[in-house]
Amino acid sequence: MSAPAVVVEDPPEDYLQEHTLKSWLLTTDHKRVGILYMISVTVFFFVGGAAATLMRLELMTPQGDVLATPDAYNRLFTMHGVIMIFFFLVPAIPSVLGNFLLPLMIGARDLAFPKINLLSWYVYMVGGVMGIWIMIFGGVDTGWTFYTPFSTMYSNTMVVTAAVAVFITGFSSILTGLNFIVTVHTMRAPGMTWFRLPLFVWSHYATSLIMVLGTPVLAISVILIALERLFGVGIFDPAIGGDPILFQHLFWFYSHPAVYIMVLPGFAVVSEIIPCFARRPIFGYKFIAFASVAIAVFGFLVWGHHMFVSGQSMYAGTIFSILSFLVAIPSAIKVFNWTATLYKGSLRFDTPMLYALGFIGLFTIGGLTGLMLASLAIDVHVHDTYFVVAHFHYIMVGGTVMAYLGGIHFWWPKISGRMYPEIWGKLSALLVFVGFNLTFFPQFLLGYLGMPRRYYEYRPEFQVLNVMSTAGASILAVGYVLPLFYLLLSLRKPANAGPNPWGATGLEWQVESPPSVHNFHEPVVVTCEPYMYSPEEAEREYAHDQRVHNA
Ligand code: HEM
Ligand SMILES: [Cu+2]
Repeated sequence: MSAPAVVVEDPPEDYLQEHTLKSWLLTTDHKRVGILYMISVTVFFFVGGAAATLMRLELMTPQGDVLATPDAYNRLFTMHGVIMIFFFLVPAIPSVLGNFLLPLMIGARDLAFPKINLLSWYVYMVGGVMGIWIMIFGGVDTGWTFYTPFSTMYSNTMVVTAAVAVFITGFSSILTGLNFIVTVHTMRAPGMTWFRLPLFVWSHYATSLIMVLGTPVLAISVILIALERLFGVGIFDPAIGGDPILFQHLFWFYSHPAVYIMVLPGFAVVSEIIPCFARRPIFGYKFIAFASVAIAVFGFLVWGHHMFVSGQSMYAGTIFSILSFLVAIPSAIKVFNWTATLYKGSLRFDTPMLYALGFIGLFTIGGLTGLMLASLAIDVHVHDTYFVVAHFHYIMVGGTVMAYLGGIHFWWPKISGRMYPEIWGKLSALLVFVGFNLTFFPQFLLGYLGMPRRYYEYRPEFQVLNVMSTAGASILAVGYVLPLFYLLLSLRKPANAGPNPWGATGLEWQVESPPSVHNFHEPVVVTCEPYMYSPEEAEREYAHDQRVHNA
């Protein structure tokens, strides 16, 4: 078949057009760096997922029989946790979607420091490759929290290498945060005032504050672990004048805010999807914007709720408990505002919307059980049980991963220029939602009944719930693998998405898909508020949408 001999008048070059490996590895285009991250975090997600699969297989029966030793299980959950947190959750939304979208959304040509952006990907890859290296050559068995004295005095696994890997990866996070903050301050198009910023940008701004202020504390904590192990410097070991609880303070001073590094970007995505598929301006724009910043600030005050049973004073425990309740307020504000946006909206249930609605439901369950854990007395009962495991998976997987997938589907037409098959998208969203609940809801019950976390065997009466959980994980796995296939397959078609397949507001939808190398052809001037959706246009847009999907 010969190609039709029609030559379009010199189309502007899109950012995907150059194909050499060098053009990718040396790129300073924020969109390409976003793609580099997308490929990397996907690989890490599936590596971490493989570890989860093995763990769930082990936990299908009460006695340890799948893995050779309990040690192997310890290494498995540690690598699962380390990879999922540091190499997937923390970078996923900011580095993939944030990198791609932030400049487009504020009408800029790129981030403020394009080369530093590329550098942060390389730094991340160095840490990530070390992580894989550790997995192959022996592993770590401390859990992702690296608690002393086990990590410093007893563990004989590759703790130092892991500490260095996490330290290095931290720099990537700091560089990204710095880049975003400077970009939002200096690169906004004329007319793009602070209160015209999309909420996606506000959330990423708040995330970046935590990245810049919190990550150094984590970096210092893990380096101290390495120093203590190597040279016995006596920071954490009481025998030489140290304090093991100090490590928990340092660690959670980062790692509690870090849960907001993971979930604020999720809020960012949901705040874009909800108004678009409800065809309504977002309710309470300023509240949502300020709630992001409030979460970033208050998130630094509640680390002690991870330490209720560490021996801190009753007063400290009480204060951390109360503060933890306060930090729930801004999160609740967001949920209420999204719900209010949905109320009386003309809802369209396309794939991104299904993911966003799933996010709201699962995040709410995660948040409410978080309040239970923040209640000192309940936490003493369920501490280190599967209740906690269920809670954090609801937040991190039900929240962040759902939002990430929703965002990938929402902006895939922009990123790739292609529509994906909607029916497969819906199926994957459904499988993820059902599989997720079947996997993790039984764990609330297990934890309440007293099954401890991080054990590779358990008492026989816990088996039924564990089998449910493993069955759910199989469904969940299918839901996660599906998008990989249909999204990649969609790349074989010619670009068919058009600039704005969802009829969305926002500057990123005004450029072609995929965008040209320089994003905008003329200087951008912003003249209106974000989210100017009107219900009347809903019908029209919906008809248009159907045409795109049936094409
Ligand atoms: C895909 C389905 C998943 C399954 C079946 C699963 C399963 C598990 C299991 C069995 C544990 C061990 C719990 C314990 O004994 O404490 C665990 C721990 C953990 N999971 Fe997952 N997980 C999944 C996905 C994820 C994802 C996507 C993330 C983050 C993005 C994540 C983050 C963690 C963390 C941080 C831990 C704690 C590890 C530690 O204690 O050191 N998991 N998971
Ligand atoms: Cu916390």
